[in-house]
Order: sequence, then structure tokens, then C-alpha cells
Amino acid sequence: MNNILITGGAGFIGSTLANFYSKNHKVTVIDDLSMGSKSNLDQSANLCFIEGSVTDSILMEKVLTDTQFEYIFHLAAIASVADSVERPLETHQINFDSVFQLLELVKSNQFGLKRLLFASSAAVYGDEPTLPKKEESVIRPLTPYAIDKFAAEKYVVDYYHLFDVPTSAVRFFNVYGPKQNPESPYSGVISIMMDRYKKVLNKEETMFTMFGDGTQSRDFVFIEDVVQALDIIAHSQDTLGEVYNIGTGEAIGLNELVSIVDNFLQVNLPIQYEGERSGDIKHSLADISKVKAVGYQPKYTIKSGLEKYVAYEL
Ligand code: UD2
Repeated sequence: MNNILITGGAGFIGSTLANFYSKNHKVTVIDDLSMGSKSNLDQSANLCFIEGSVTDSILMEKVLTDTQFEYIFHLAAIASVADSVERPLETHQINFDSVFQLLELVKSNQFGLKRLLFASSAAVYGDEPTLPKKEESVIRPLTPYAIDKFAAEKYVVDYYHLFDVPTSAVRFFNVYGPKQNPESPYSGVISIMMDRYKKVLNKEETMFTMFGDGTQSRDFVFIEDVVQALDIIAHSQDTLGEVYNIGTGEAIGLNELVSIVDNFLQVNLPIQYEGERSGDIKHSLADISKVKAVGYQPKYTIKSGLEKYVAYEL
């Protein structure tokens, strides 16, 4: 049984990971509940929840000295690109300073640490159009979110090479699945769609807003595959000091996505087309050969992932 710390562990990805590990390990979750919710977490004697911010250095030092963690997953972040443009300074404190501070704390305190895994984003690739994205593709971060993710990711990797802190970083593509919050206009598009389908099934009036013509495409990866990838990367020795794309290696357009779910549910999602969202990229796709080489194999196609998600939500 290991001690595992998950920052941002009440959010979508963090809570799914916390619930997965708390079946067999002692999990500590720290979350300021700005986006996440305690209700995402299973009731388990193995799960300890701390409400607080990763920017609180006194709290973080206490958490790290009270328990010797074998694994730390640093997922806490302002997760919305648009939010980061509205609040660049606050984003920097949460998305960059907290990582740097954690690295310093771990460097001096965590002798039993086996891995610190940092969640970065496909946003670091920006709008450079060459696809699929390899880890060594051109990096063109365009927003405070992307700049901070890239800088933090670099420090994380560097702390392994400079100070032997056992670290890895991942770049998430478009993650979807149960517990993703659809409340903000910048929530993952599939969670927003699912919310609108729920309303259609409940015979409530609703409309899905499609920004652009729906031909834009993304590499949507189901949350269970993300958990699989994180677990493999955290436990492999080959992944030390490395960065990995996490996606499926397949992209799908939004119109096609809607027709798959329409077909499952035998309904028509009402769609209102609007202009493209400013700053949107047209297509995104991960090359996942690097993470596949350490044993990851996505289990879900977009169809089977959506089917499971629909069965869970609706
Ligand atoms: C994803 C990440 C973001 C960043 C970025 C990097 C999510 C939720 N966001 O943004 O954090 O890493 O990738 O490139 O994973 N759309 C609609 N209607 C809606 C909502 C969205 O048409 O109600 C469109 C949107 O304009 C875009 C596509 O759906 O073309 C995907 O949007 P998204 O916000 O789910 O994800 P993305 O790729 O913009």
C-alpha cells in the first residue's frame, strides 16, 4: 500500500484517479474546490480530503512533512484557457508557482518519493498546424495557460536531470468522461453536449451551440484510458524525466460526434451554429507512439467511450 498525493483531486481527472487508487492505496487529496467537488470522491477509509490551495506554501509543507508520499500527481490548476487570459497573474501563481514550490519542497523532503507526475497540456503546441503532434514537435504556447504549462513542465523534467527528483510530465489532449463539469462555456465540449442531450431526453428546451461549422476535430481520450496512462507512466523507470502525449492517436470532427450520440439515443440534438470561437485551433491530434512504447494502449475508441459515458450519464 502506497501513500499517494493528488492535488486537484476533487476535479474531473483528479477525482477519477483518486477513486481508482483509493481501492488499494492511501490517497490524500488536496483541492480548493474552485472547480471540483467533494461529491466526486468515493466514501473510503483510504481517502483523506484536505480543502486548501496548492499555492499555500505552509499547508503544502505540512502535507508533505506529515506523510512520506511515494507518488504525487500534481493536477491542480486553472484548467480553462479563457480563464487564464482573464486572470493571467492568478493563473501563473496556481499553474506555475505551485509547481516550482512543490519541486523545491520535494527536493528537500521526500526521500521515499518514487514519482512526481505533472499534468501539462496539448495547449503547449499552440496553433502550429502540423499533425499529429509528437512530443518533440514545435512548441508554440499562445496563452498564459499554455505558457505556464510549458514552463512548469520544463522545470519538472529538469529537476530530474539536475537534482534526481523522480519526475515525469504528461500533455493531455481532450479528455472526456463522467464527472467532467459542464457548467462553464469553456468546459470540455463533450460534457456540454451530454448536458444538452440530458435536457433533450427530459423534454426540456435546449440548444447546443456549435462554434464554427462543426468540421473542427480533436483527439478525444476517455478518462479511463487517461488513468491507465498515468498509472503506467508513474510506475515505469523508462519514463523518468520524460514528457508524454496522452490521447488516442485518432481524431474526430464535432459533427460526426453529434451523429454518433444522436444515433445511440435516437434523438436529434438541436444545434445552433455560431462563428468560430476566437483562438480556437481547427484540428488537434496526438502521436502516442512514445507512451505506447512504455505499455499504454487505449482501450476505448471514441464510439465505445461515448457509449460508456452515455450509459453512465443518461
Ligand atoms: C482543449 C482544452 C484546453 C487546452 C486546449 C489545447 C478541454 C476542455 N480544453 O481545448 O484546456 O488544453 O485543448 O489546445 O479539454 N465547442 C463548441 N461548443 C461548445 C464548446 C466547445 O462548438 O459549447 C467547440 C470549440 O469551439 C472547439 C471544440 O468544441 O472547437 C473543442 O472545445 P473544448 O473547449 O472542448 O476543447 P479545446 O480543444 O478548445
